[in-house]
Parts: sequence; C-alpha cells; structure tokens
Amino acid sequence: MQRKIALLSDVHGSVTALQAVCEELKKEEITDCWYLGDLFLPGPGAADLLELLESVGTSVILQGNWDSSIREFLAGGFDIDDPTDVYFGALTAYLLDQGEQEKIQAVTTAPLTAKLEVNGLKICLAHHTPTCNYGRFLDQSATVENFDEAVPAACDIYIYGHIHHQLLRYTSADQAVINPGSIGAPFVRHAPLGKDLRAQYALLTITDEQQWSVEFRKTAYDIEAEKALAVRRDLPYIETYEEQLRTGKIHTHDADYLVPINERLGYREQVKKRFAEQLSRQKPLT
Ligand SMILES: [Mn+2]
Repeated sequence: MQRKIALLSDVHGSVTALQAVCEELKKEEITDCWYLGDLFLPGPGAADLLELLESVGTSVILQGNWDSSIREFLAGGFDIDDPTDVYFGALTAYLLDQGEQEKIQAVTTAPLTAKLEVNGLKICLAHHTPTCNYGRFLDQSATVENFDEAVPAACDIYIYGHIHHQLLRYTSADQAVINPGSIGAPFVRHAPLGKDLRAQYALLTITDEQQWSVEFRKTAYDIEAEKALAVRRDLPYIETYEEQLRTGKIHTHDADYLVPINERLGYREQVKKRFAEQLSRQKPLT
C-alpha cells in the first residue's frame, strides 16, 4: 500500500501554528505522522499540543533537546546565576502549571530515535544525530562528512529536525537525508528570506515499488491569535515570544538581553522560590 507520512518537528509551544498544520493534514490522506521533537516552549502550548498530534494519528514522538532540558531542570540540573537557566526555569514552571503533568513528562522521556521500515525502505528518525539531540553537527550548512558520520549505514532515509530548516540532501553513499523544518519557530539568517515564517513541515510518500518523494510545505497561520493565546495564558517572557513570532529571532543564550528582564520582572526570584527543593539538593561549590 502506498504510504503518505506527515513529518512534523519543532513546534516549540506554538498552538496556532500546529493547529493550522493539523487542519491542512486532515484534508490529505495521510497514513501516518511522525513527530521529531521539541514540542513545548517557549510558546504557550502544553498538553493541548499532544492532543493535536493525536488528532492526526501521530505514531512516533521523539525527545528533542528542549524536552530533555525540561527533565534535566526538574532534576536540579541548572545554575540559578545563569540567565538562560532562569529563562528556561520560568518557562518550565509555566508549562507545569498548565496541568496534565504526566503527559508533559512522557514527552520529556520519549525515545531519542526510531527505526522503521516502510514498503522495504529502512528509515531512521532522530531529533538531531542518533546519539545527540542538541548542537549544530547537522546544521544546514554542515559538510557532507558530518552527515556521513551521523547517518547509520543500515538506513536508506534519515529524517531529523532541530535545525529549523527544510532540506533534502545526501550522504556520500547517497542515502537520503530529509528535514521537514520547524512548525513553530522557523528562522533564516539571510534577511530577504527571513520574512517567511510560515509553519514548515513535509509529506513523505513511498509506494510499494519503493518510489519515494518528499513534498515540503509551508502553512500560513494567525500570528495575532497565537499572541493573544499567550497573553491569555499569562506566558512568561511574552515580549520575547511576540518578537520571535514576528521576526523569528530568539534570545535563549543572550545574557545581555535576559539579565535585565530577569531582574525587572522578578523571574530569577520566582525560579529560585519555585525550584527551592531542587536548589537545596545541589552540591555547594567548594
Ligand atoms: Mn531542537
């Protein structure tokens, strides 16, 4: 039977963007849907994002680096003096406050990879490389050597997310590599292309005769509605999220940007209070 598989990744908390993609998918006769990680944060979505993925029959959900970071944060793996950790902590507290914590925690412990066979083609899925869900090893501009190293030999098509860019390329051995891009947080550094921030995803079709094709899609969605939702749910760093929706720009590792906000809006103190138990378990510096 011909299979038509939706490839989705990097929603990063955007309910409205994922809704728009799911609406479009319901008009397609997809046979399956695979999600490649980074479901939550910095946008306002929580368990409702999982419900949307379920509504289109998603059978694979992988653990992205942001998903891993939520679990690590709750285990006390953070530095209260690091502005990025404060940012992440305030967002994690918000996410937990949305309820259905078991569902959220299931995503933070989801598998890192999946191996599937579809009509005789062996397919490997990961958020980034099979052994590391963070970093820039498979950046859109990385050399072919990195892809040769990351893509398992026993794999015909390698599919990953994380870099927020749509691409189709090949290893030196001619294995196909596909990235469907990001639904909630696309960005392009080259300014003339950076205005197109529609939700990105892909459709992979494989026939019984192992003829395969990939179609890259971009779906427009209502950015004002997403902003309004974030305001209604009292999302922390609302201005930062609004800027990201408008420009694609993120400030996750920008200390100069985060420090004044963390102080002015009291996020550092909030995180300190909220995660006091985790802090008390941290070893003092000697
Ligand atoms: Mn990622």
